[in-house]
Amino acid sequence: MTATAPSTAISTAIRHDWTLQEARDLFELPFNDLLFRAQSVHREHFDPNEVQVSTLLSIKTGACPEDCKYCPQSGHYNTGLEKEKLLEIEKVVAEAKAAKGKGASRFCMGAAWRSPSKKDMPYVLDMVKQVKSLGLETCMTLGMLKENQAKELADAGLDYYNHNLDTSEKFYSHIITTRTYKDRLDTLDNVRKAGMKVCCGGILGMGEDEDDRVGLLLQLANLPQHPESVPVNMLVKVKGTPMENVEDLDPFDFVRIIAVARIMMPASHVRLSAGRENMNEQMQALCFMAGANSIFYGEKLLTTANPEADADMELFRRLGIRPEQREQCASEEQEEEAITEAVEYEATRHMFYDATRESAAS
Ligand code: SAM
Ligand code: DTB
Ligand code: SF4
Repeated sequence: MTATAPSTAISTAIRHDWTLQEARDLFELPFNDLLFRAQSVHREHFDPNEVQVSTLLSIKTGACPEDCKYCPQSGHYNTGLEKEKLLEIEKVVAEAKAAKGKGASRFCMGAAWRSPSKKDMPYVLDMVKQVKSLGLETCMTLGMLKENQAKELADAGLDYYNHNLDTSEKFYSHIITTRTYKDRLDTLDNVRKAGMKVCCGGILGMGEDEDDRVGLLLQLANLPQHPESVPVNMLVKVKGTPMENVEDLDPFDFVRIIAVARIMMPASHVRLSAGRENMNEQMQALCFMAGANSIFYGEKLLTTANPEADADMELFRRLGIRPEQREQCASEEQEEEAITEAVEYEATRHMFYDATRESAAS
């Protein structure tokens, strides 16, 4: 029997005029055809064996005035979360140093705010400057931004701003009532105008239908410029939120969305984001095959668990994946090399004889 090639020619061009029908058609492709196309597009734009690693830190936790139904930090639900004020700068810098030492190239700081207040801005700007001076890329997610706030963050050197659309415009009002889809698009616009890179994605598994999933990707892919980073989160069901008992998502549908995101936004980093604690290694490998090339790295997301750093490095080793190095100036190269060595050592140390353990055991 002769093999059949996927029906449509594989285009790797960057487009901003996707139609709902085209997105649906991609999602409906047989799984192997879809993954083949996504992997082909991926290879045109990226090294297929590199994955970017970012570490998250919650710099202000809980008591958020917004009512996002998925979120453990919303003040509207009782999730038993311990609230925390804005973290001291020294603590943030220490966490950033530790993340860098473990091999992260980007440090993402998140705050449970509707938007940053005037009083908090100077602290946040200082955090950006100090974390950046460690040689890390910086990312923040602080809620809605006005034009002048975006400009202040950009001037402080913030590389990325994360602000998610979360779902389709149609499904949005089922999830959040305290701010609109338009508010979110306005913030993304302000971030772009200020010259920062955009990190924008959404959450799957909130009870949305297939059209909501492709609808979210359509919104992202038809923005005037694609987000440089597209986090695809699988809902982490947290007890006390209205979504604690939502039906599980079919894992293959999650992989399909990663693949469709890769095809529609060929040059963006697609992040296999929250929810990896509930994915086995095989599913994560399928997501990498489908074009995911970024992860959150470190045992905590903002408030919920993420796989252990060692386990991720071990998975990378088994799959032959290397952590992507950030763009850097020559003076930082040596330091970066030392980190790569440390990461490699961490991933392989079980293979070596540990004299201290032997003597402790005897
Ligand atoms: N308060 C800011 C905001 O909403 O823009 C920043 C922090 S907020 C926690 C950042 C993102 O985390 C949300 O937009 C949402 O996409 C994601 N998120 C929050 N809770 C989640 C959950 N339980 N599962 C998956 N993703 C979640
Ligand atoms: C994103 O899209 N996912 C991250 C990050 N951006 C800020 C947050 C995931 C949060 C998961 C729930 C928690 O740990 O609180
Ligand atoms: Fe607040 Fe952000 Fe959570 Fe919404 S997602 S409740 S805005 S912390």
